[in-house]
Amino acid sequence: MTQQIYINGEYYAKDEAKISVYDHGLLYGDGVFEGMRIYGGKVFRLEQHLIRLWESALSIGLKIPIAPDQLSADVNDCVSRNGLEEGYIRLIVTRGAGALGLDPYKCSEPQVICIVDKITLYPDSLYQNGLELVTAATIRNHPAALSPRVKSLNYLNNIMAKMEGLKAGCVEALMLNHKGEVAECTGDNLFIVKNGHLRTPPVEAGILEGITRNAVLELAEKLGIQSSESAMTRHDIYTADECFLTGSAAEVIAAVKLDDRQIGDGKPGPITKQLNEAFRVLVRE
Ligand code: PXG
Repeated sequence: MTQQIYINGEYYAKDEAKISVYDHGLLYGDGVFEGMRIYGGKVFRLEQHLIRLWESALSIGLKIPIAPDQLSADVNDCVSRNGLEEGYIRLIVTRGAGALGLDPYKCSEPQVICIVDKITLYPDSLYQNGLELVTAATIRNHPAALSPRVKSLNYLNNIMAKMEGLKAGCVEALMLNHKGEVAECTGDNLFIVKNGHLRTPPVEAGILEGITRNAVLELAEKLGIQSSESAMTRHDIYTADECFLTGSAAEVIAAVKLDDRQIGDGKPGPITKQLNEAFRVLVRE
C-alpha cells in the first residue's frame, strides 16, 4: 500500500505532500505536534493526545482550524487508509504561511498534517539489557520562557541535548531543569524505583506530561506499586535500585547507567520489567 499523507483534509502521495517555505512552522518552529502509536490498527490514547495538542496550541495562541471530533475521525481515517496495524503517527499543526517576519498574525491558514509511518524502536538488545544515559549540559527550557508542557515544533533545546548524548555514546540524555533538578530525557520521561517505591519528577519540574508516563502511573496503582511525583536530583538516580524511561516511541525501557555510574545491579529491574509487560498488555486491550 502506498503511503498517504494528510494535509488539511486532503491526501497526497509522500512525494506530493508539500507545504509552503513561508510556513512559520519552518521559518520559526512555530507550531505544535503529537507523536502517537498504532497498536493492532488502533491509536493508543488518541483522545489524550488530542487534548494535549489543543492545550499546546492554546498555550501558543494557535487556533486549530478543525474541530477535535473531526480531527479524531481524520486521524483514524488516515490510519486505515495507510493500512498499518503497527506504526507511528506524527500529527502536526503549523502556524501556516505568512511573511518573512515574526508576526504570526500574518499567517491566516494553519496547516494540519498527519503522517502515518513505521517506527524504528531501539534495538531489542537495549530492551533486554537497558540503556545508558549521560547528563546533558543543555538544560530543559525554562518554564517561564516556553513551557516544556507545550509540545512545540521547536525542539532545538532537546536536540542539543540529544547531540550531547549521542556524542557520548548514549541514545538518550538526561536533562535537568533551571534549578538543577532532574526534568526528563530528550524524548522520554524518567522514573526511578527505590525500596519498591516508584518516583518520577512532577510536571512542575518543567517536563512534558507524557501520555506513557501517565499510563505507567495508572498501571502502578493497579498493580499496587506505590508511587509519587516529587522533585529529584541526579543523586536520587545514582542511588536508585532501578531507573526506566517512558515515551510513545520507547514505551518502557530500563536505564542502567547514568554518567558512568551503574544504577542498581546494572540490569533491568523487576518493577521495570513488570511495568514494561503491563504496558505491552495495556496497549493491546
Ligand atoms: N518528554 C519529551 C520532551 C517528549 O518529547 C516524552 C517526554 C514522552 O511523551 P509521550 O506522550 O510520548 O509518552 C516526549 C515525547 C523521538 C520523539 O523521535 C519522541 C517524542 C516526541 C517526538 C519524537 O524519539 N517524545
